[in-house]
Amino acid sequence: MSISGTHIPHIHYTPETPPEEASRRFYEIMRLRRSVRSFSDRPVPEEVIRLAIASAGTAPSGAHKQPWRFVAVSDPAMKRQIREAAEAEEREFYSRRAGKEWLADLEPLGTNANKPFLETAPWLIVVFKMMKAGDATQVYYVNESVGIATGFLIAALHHAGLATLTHTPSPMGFLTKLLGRGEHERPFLLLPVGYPAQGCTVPDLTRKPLDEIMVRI
Ligand code: IYR
Repeated sequence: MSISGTHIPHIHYTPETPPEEASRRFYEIMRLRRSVRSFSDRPVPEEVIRLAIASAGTAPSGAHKQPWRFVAVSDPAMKRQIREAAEAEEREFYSRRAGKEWLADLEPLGTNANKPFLETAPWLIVVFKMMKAGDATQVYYVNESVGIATGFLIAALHHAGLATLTHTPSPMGFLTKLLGRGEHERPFLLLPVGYPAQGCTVPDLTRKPLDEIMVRI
């Protein structure tokens, strides 16, 4: 088989410790990540946000189309507008759209339509998926690609000592308008980013054990 695109030698990353140790150390960091709903207004340098987004941009994507856009918002007036629009959607969600079962599933999380963190968190990163590439060509496996990139982003922010919340006000169309994105960009996820508020609590959740999520054949 011939390959028409240019190929270059692969630079393989080798950890400084054996893989058993490297993977354990990574897990020990990752297991401390929690979604946080109560943020401090302590500032976060823009450089940290830029580098975390750069890490997200290293994700694999269908045919390398990189169908993502990360809008980093720190402007208080814009955060306020986003909060107001999101809360309007959430009021609709909690009072009408969510069925009984969904509301019961959310009960332990203690969520409601009030979203002060959208103003308190120093940064909101709004992740958009691109339904066409920058040059208007087709894109492939967009949800998979953007989902992976968002996972990288959350991991990079956590690794830098920051907390996030994966927030999905639904529907999110208002974000396209407010942030002036083009017709091919669709909101995927809204991530408040910052430090947890003092005395921040999180739901007492347990994660499924490895032998429940892993099947070894
Ligand atoms: N978007 C709503 C409801 C909500 C839905 C799920 I699924 C959650 O895990 C948490 C909340 C809200 O943000 O309140």
